[in-house]
Amino acid sequence: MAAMRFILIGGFLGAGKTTTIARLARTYRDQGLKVGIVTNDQATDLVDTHALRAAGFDVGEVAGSCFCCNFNGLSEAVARLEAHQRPDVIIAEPVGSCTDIVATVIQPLRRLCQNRFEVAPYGVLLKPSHGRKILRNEPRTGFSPQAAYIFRKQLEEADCVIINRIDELRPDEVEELADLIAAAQPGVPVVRMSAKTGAGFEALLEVLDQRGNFGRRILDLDYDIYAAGEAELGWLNSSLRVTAAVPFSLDELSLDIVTRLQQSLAASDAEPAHLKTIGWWEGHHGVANLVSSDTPAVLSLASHCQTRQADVIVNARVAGDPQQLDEQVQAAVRGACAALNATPEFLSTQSFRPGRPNPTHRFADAV
Ligand SMILES: Nc1nc2c(ncn2[C@@H]2O[C@H](COP(=O)(O)OP(=O)(O)OP(=O)(O)O)[C@@H](O)[C@H]2O)c(=O)[nH]1
Ligand SMILES: [Mg+2]
Repeated sequence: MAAMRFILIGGFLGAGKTTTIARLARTYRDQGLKVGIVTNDQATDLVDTHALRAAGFDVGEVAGSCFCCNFNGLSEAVARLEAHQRPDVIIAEPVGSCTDIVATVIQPLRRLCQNRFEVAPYGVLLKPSHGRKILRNEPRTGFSPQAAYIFRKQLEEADCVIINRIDELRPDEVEELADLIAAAQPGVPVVRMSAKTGAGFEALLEVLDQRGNFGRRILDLDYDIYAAGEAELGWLNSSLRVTAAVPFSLDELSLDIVTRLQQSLAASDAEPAHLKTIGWWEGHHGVANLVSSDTPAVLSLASHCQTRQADVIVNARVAGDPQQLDEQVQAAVRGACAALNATPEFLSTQSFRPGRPNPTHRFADAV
């Protein structure tokens, strides 16, 4: 049996991994290939899983721990996809605050599942909004030096760095980012792309299509700094049901939740890494996002749904206290619902600081 192609797309929180994966999956599907996707998060109730499934993809998830710390969960998720319909291509999205993916995920895939997978070059997305500040060594990046350390380490283990969101950047801004990457990572191929518009996407496809000995850039990583960087983040996943006597706009609700949360985070000086909501009802779904304090909240997918009832998931990753984040999310949801004469019922909420990473496997030398 032919080996399954295994593609990992890494990058910081909100860099555009899910958007890139959806575009890759559409492209491969259009080529007649069977695609399986694996999402990942430290908690349950993932916006990404719902969004990709709603787009018609076969999606497995590892929820509650990252691929590195639950390598067996990744293997099981792949096995479930295989049992359903053996994919030709598997695309996996590691958690955006994780690094050391090469030593803890790619090398184990290559050593422990020999011949089962053919691992593609490891592409890591660069998020311009935070990346520019971090790579320029600006004093105020919104994140601590420890979180910035994770950001840099993510780029360091890449076989290819992908500058995303070029649709929003001037050519000189793209070139400045490319120069900053070249200074930090001499010799690493750089792709310039927009996952949203598809500009430059052919170059990414070409990189990912290369066969060879990739995923070998093992990091020299200080796990104390890594753990401190992750622990700085407030993490929240919440699911709720919203009801109203009169139909309301689901898109207005999703966007207003994110906008209110942006305002309240700005007031408490807590930098958002990524806020995302998905709202859905009866086959309609819409997604709203915010990826930094100095970019606007956007409705990235419109549901065009007017409804008296909807299910909503909020995922928030913020440089700040999780307890306070929980209160801020509740206030944003209640405010957005009240503005539409709707009532939220919170079904489940998890909010925490990610624990110290403790990988299932770690290979310090590359095969
Ligand atoms: N303008 C623009 N927006 C983009 C692009 N790629 C992604 N986005 C938007 O950026 C936001 C975050 O994208 P995601 O794909 O969810 O990012 P992610 O890396 O998967 O985020 P996490 O899973 O939370 O780490 C969404 O609003 C996307 O629509 C792009 O190339 N251009
Ligand atoms: Mg994602």
